[in-house]
Amino acid sequence: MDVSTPTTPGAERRASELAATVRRVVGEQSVWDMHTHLYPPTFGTTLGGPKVKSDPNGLLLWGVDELLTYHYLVAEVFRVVPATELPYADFWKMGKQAQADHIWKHLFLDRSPISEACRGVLTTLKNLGLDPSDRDLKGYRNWFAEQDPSDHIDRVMETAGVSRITMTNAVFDDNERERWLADPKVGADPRFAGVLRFDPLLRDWAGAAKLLTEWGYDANADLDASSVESAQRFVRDWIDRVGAIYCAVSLPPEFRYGGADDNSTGSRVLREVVLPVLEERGLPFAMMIGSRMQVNPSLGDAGDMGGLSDVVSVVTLCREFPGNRFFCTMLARENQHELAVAARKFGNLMVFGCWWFLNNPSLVDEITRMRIELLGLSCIPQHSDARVLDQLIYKWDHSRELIATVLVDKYQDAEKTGWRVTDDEIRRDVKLLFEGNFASFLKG
Ligand code: RAT
Ligand code: ZN
Repeated sequence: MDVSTPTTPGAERRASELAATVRRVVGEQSVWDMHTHLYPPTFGTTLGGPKVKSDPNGLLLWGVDELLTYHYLVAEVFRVVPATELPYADFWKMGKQAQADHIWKHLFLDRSPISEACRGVLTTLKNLGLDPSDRDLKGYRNWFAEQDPSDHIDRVMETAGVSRITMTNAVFDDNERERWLADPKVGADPRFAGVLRFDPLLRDWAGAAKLLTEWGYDANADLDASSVESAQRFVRDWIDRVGAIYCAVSLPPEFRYGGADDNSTGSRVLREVVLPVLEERGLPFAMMIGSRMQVNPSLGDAGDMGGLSDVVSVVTLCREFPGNRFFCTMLARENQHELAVAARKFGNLMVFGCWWFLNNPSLVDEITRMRIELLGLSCIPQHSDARVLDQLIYKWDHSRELIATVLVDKYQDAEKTGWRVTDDEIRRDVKLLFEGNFASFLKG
């Protein structure tokens, strides 16, 4: 018998009720967003408000000009107005509004805004109550100019259904580091959680050692015993300063961890500095693997791309460090299946998110489906990676729709056997995906 389609009116009714319930529950479930590049207004904001002065180097980005100049859209505009017509340097010299005007004209008016990043701007405006059919960039600007940044955070979180925002606190970024040193309470906003991010420790130990030494943590390129101790002290001090709930790095496609005999400097930093401190503090380590930095440096943040990474290195880490917990996401589509299979082997590995170039509907659908088929409910399907506050709205709106579609199919498949899921069970499952798995993995 073909069990692929409901055969009776009763079964059809149940299938459509189930779909409606899943969509409603997914729409209502709040999210703890585990990876963003967002900050509270205490870190300064490029767009001030009636009560808040703007800070050109501020870290909180919000408003329509930041939405339009998102680096995903900068890359797209240089495809249609190439650097031979508008040299990179000239684009970067333009003010933020002029850049936004340029992107609006070429990606929204001269051709239709149907890429995922363009569509995201439209969803965001619409869900904030601004009408995309107006095509009124000036009107949108005026609306944002009237908002207070802190109140706007509340509005965006409410609209996006986000209960907590996880920051990325890049300790090697001077602008950010100095703000923490100047004001120990700078990160104290309860809407935000801190994450210590230290890519240079693993990507460029020699360079990191020089900086650590300047900052009072004597270290040398050879990573001798006293450098290990200094680097451990540095990581501990900054975990405390940031109140980190986990630590994180982005790693290149070439990242390899070859096991206990691998004495490359990066592997030693991982084995001797990072993992022991994280185990001692009971904090997970997030590895975002596959970013090939600055293949076109003229594009700035838009100049990075991705590449195929090595899942076996992650497997080796999970096996050799059972006392550590690892979050992992990879940038190449081709790595996703092997990574999900790896997570079946290790309870200390939590796969998360459809990262960066994978955060497109066709790929989110494919990856989420595959993960749920292999891992059931034991994964974290998405994070936003928002760099502009308002992006929380579209990133979660689009992801919720896709995750709900996958769940509807999977529950319907289960129900074709006669199994029934209750509304409470659906709520329980959806909470795990959007909040619970992250919270439990943090606790260990
Ligand atoms: O997605 C992005 O915006 C990237 O530029 C990176 O921020 C990436 O997500 C990262 O955290 O390194
Ligand atoms: Zn990111």
